[in-house]
Amino acid sequence: MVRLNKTVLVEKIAKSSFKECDLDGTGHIDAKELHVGLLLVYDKLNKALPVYLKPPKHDTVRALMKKYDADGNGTLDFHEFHQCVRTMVGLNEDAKFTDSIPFVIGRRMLFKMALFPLVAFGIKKLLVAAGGDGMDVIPNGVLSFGVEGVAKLAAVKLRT
Ligand SMILES: [Ca+2]
Repeated sequence: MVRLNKTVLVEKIAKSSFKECDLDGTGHIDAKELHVGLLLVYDKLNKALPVYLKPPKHDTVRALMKKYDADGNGTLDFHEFHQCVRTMVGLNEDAKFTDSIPFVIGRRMLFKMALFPLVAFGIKKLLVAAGGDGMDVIPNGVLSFGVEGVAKLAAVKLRT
């Protein structure tokens, strides 16, 4: 198996995404095309990740567009798009890492890892305090898993 260098891999992804975004095949993508492309990326990420990433709104996309449109012609060519993707995956040395998707994912994961065990611990303490003996044989991990399941159900209900 050929081990791909991260930079090369990102360039490959950027190339295929650019083709996917460039709906009319002009070699340049406009704000609407960029938005569609980003929604596709977020959809893929949300299917693959245990956390939900909120897809960007059109205003955010327009701001991104403005930032990476180096020659100011209102569209992104491949080079400009590639810089944008490199920032989003945290590979652009000229950009802040806090702008990247891995940072957002990391933050969400940390939040989740910190929050659910805490909630589970709280529930367990409450149950034990309420005289629910036997509850303390349930490992915190199992309880945390349960709390997460309930939270997911609640999220589904809220969305429908
Ligand atoms: Ca441009």
